[in-house]
Amino acid sequence: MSPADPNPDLHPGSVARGDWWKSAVVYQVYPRSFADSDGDGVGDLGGILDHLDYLELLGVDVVWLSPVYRSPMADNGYDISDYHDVDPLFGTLEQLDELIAQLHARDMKLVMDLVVNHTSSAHAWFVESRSSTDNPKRDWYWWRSPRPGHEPGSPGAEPTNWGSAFSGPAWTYDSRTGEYYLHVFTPHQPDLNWENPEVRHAIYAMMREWLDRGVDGFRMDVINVISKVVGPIGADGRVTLPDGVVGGERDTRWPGVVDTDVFADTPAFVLNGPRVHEFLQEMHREVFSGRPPGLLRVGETPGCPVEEAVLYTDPSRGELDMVFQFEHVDLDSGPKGKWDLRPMTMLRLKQSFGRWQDGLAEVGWNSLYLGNHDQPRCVSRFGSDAPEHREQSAKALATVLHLHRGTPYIYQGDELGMSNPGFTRLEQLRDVESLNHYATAVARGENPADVIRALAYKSRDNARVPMPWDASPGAGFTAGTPWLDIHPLSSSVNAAAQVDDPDSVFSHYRRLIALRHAEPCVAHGTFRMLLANHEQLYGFERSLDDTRLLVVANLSSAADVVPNLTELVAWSSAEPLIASVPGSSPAPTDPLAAWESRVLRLT
Ligand code: TEU
Repeated sequence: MSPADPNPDLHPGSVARGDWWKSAVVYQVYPRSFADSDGDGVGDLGGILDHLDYLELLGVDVVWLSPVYRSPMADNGYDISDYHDVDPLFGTLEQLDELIAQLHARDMKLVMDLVVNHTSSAHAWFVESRSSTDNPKRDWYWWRSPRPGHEPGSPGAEPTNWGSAFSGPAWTYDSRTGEYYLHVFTPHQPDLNWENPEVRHAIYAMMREWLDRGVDGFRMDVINVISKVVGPIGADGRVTLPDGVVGGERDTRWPGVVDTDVFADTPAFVLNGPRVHEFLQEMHREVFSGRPPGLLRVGETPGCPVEEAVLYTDPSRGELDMVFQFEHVDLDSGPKGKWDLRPMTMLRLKQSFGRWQDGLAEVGWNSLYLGNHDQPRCVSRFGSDAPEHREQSAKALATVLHLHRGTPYIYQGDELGMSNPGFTRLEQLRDVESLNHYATAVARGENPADVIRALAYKSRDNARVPMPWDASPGAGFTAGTPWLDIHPLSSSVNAAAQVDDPDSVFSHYRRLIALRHAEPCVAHGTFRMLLANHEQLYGFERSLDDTRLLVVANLSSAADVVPNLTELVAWSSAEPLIASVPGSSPAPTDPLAAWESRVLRLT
């Protein structure tokens, strides 16, 4: 490797080894909110093509593109009606080919979103499946008879008492054939029946087509939901699905909403199910093996404990490269779930991340994220969006995240330090999860103002507000009317204001990404937590051969926090690599200002 080599792990050698992604940084584009090139108020592929210089300047290696397939958009594209085409709202297949080519020309990769736990109810497979009980595709989805003794279609007649992740029952009655179909998400997202080998092989064929088209891997939506707990074959010749206990404890691993007063705890029946590893190994054989190594497979796995993540990501098992676990994004949820708000504490975040670092230290790999299109903005949640702290806390969070062992994911706008926009009215929201929750909670008698407050903190729309490119009224996002209001801070917090400013959040992200590329210890070093019980400071050490890195961050708004000397004294001669306070050259044991972070190297 030459000293000028920007990313040694992206060399042909490591691509051949297949684990180039250990030193890569992934950037998530949520196309609807990224950039609108045709003035209809919705982001599109043309908008992404217009901003590739920006991504190249940032230095990211991979773009993960949230779904652009044909879709009725009941869940903004996570309800796919045609896996083989681009929705006209986003552009054309030719533009997607152009995006693949342009990214490759810039040494970047494209990872597509793969949503195969469910399709849209408008997908041709489901249209066929629902047409009659003896249609050849009937068994491609989960159709079941109403509960005996109940009026079909009435509450309580559902085949099982499972709740959906987006409010209401997980079953919808279809009067045409007198049966219910299962949907863990909205009724517009019927679950595919992975028990049926025809379903699995149709999906694998579709995946092979995308790889043949040139994409570099997949982010697999709720991939640990594909295998359901099934009982013995019932009188109708189909496997039975069991009832759960109503009124029990919520399974805290499930980040979605399940009203356990009315429904059984669904996650127990759908998360990390009995055949999920078998299915993923089959997918590996059918789709990935026999191709050049290095295609990225990242699974989205809500409710995945670290022991299970080891199984998913152990390279010798041939399943996934890494998973998105949800433990840290559930730390501010109470016993009643996502909308039952609890304060997020730094200590619990540190304990959670620390456990995952230890759990995947020997086998497997972490994906590192603080936000995505389903989560509120990380600055507002784990940092501080008070005007005096927003930028510094954005930098501190990024420093801590990017220096962990694992592959960091940047959600669009986090590199600008975007905060939650401060929703105050239901009319400002569009997301199906938020709207359903409001309707159900208010109908249940909750105070509407309290429901709005919870939505303002946790609604998925917080992250879906358009990307601010400049200070113009449409934020450079659109020349038309944006589908979701422009962020109130867009006139000051925007890309144009930050790309050339060496002290900006954007420039800080650039330095972190460049460090990962240049310093093998960031990707490959071991991890050791320091200051484990400190309530303000997050500190850890990375170590590879003769290189040791020290990361210390004050993840609090308290000023002048002094690190514990005994743990850090060995670091007194360390060289500062990245400091979040402009122009500073801190020693490891200097007091840290509010949200100050530093990275030092000892060689
Ligand atoms: O998310 C899965 C998932 O667990 C989310 O539903 C999450 O629980 C919720 O946003 C938090 O309340 C994936 C996609 O990322 C999400 O956008 C989709 O809505 C969902 O699957 C269904 O496809």
